[in-house]
Amino acid sequence: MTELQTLKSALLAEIAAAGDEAAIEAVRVSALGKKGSVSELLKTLGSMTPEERQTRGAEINALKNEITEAITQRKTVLKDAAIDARLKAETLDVSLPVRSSPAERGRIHPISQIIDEITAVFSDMGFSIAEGPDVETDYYNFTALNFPEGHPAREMHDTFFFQADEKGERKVLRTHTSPVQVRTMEAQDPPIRIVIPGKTYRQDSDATHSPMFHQVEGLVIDKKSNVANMRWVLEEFCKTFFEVPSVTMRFRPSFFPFTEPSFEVDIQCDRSGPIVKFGEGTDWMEILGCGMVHPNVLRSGGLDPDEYQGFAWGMGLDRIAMLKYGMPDLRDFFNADVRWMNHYGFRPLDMPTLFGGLSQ
Ligand code: 2U9
Repeated sequence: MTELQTLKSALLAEIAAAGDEAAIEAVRVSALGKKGSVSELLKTLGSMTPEERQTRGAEINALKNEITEAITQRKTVLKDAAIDARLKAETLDVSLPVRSSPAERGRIHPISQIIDEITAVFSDMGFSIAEGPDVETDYYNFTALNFPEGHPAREMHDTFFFQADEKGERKVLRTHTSPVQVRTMEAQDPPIRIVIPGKTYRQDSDATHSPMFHQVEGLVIDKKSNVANMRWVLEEFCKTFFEVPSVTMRFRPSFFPFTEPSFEVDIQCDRSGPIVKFGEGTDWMEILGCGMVHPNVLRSGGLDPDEYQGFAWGMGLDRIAMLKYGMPDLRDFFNADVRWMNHYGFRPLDMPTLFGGLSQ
């Protein structure tokens, strides 16, 4: 066997053995690439005599053509095989039901939903949303809000206190979202119109109380906002939130250190059936507390009470969510039970809006 025949059989064997497109490309480079075995032979053509070129030259060219053809054919076979394998692996059974995506399976927690509903109503009235830290100083949680040092109201809130630090300062888990209003008054000039949704903490636990619960509070500060404006804002809120054309509200005198005068507010409802109905009936249900901001609290926020005035309100969300969506036990809210979430949770894309409806 001549040297050329030996090379040809070796290359044809390598071509036949190449199992995929990468392997056949490697054979092509080793034979026909710049420094490939066949290319090296072709380079010798230039130094041949015309006779040699006619015999050996022709043989080398024939070898190059045969190897090129064999590689092209093998490449086509391997490419077809790769496409077949891919088609088999990626078979799609269009008769199978569509699998729901995580975005469709997920549920919005009723507390998140109620926060979205309430903030949608107040945003529409021109309020901004404000937030602040859950771990607060005693000053922002109590002192700035007109709770005197040693006042029993500090204990009434069943506060979670942290260990005192080296300066003797005792941080607290905020017992209400009211510190955020003080921080906003310090940071921003009136007019102020904010709503503050958030987690709050008090040592209390039973079917209707949880040590971590949720509030939405609101604050309006300008030069002339009064009790009548407050009534209007709260009535408009209740109509939209409870999705009824009219509500009757009852403002009872009350006491909070941070407001004067202060009121507890009931809404007329019908509690005779399994679900509470709002806007009708002969029963009353307490839904929020409110009042005109106390002059001492305005001073804490850096405002002159002779120049500025305003009103504030606060409501506990967990109880209102229980009533609005008909949930019997508050503790279920925080049990992370997927079955409960599937039942009471809201679809992620059903965002509450005033034009689309709040709780759809
Ligand atoms: C500032 C000034 C005034 C916030 C207010 C209430 C009345 C109120 C309770 C309702 C149910 C809390 O969750 S609850 O127990 N809140 O009745 N909150 S006025 O007044 C403020 C807040 C901040 C600077």
